[in-house]
Amino acid sequence: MSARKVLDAAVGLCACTILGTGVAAAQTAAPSAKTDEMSFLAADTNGDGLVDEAELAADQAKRFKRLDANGDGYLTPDELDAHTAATFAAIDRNGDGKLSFIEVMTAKMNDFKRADANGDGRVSYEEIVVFEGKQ
Ligand SMILES: [Ca+2]
Ligand SMILES: [Ca+2]
Ligand SMILES: [Ca+2]
Repeated sequence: MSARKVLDAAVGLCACTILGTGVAAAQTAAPSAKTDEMSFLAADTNGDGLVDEAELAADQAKRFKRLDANGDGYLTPDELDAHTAATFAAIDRNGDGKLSFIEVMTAKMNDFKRADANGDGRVSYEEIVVFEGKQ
């Protein structure tokens, strides 16, 4: 398995998504490894080769804003392309049919912590690849 799935899905649709280039990409398109790496590099704003929690949060905030087409602060199914009902429901903790940023970040942080193999609070591209391979 490639790191593609990890990096594609913007909303942490399953345990295999930490960083994302767009919700739609995971199932419909196949971005190149270069795209994956670009997405990682974009999140790594201080360029130390690792994505920490603050960088993840900042990156997710940008993605969230981009996906939230009507700007109401929630992501709804019509604003997301490639989610499945099951994964959407898993992230939508309070079951109101929309995803708040907190709900998205909670899912992201779960993945982040699981991918952070050495527990230093930062995730390298290699850790993401390994994490994905275990899924
Ligand atoms: Ca960094
Ligand atoms: Ca919205
Ligand atoms: Ca919700």
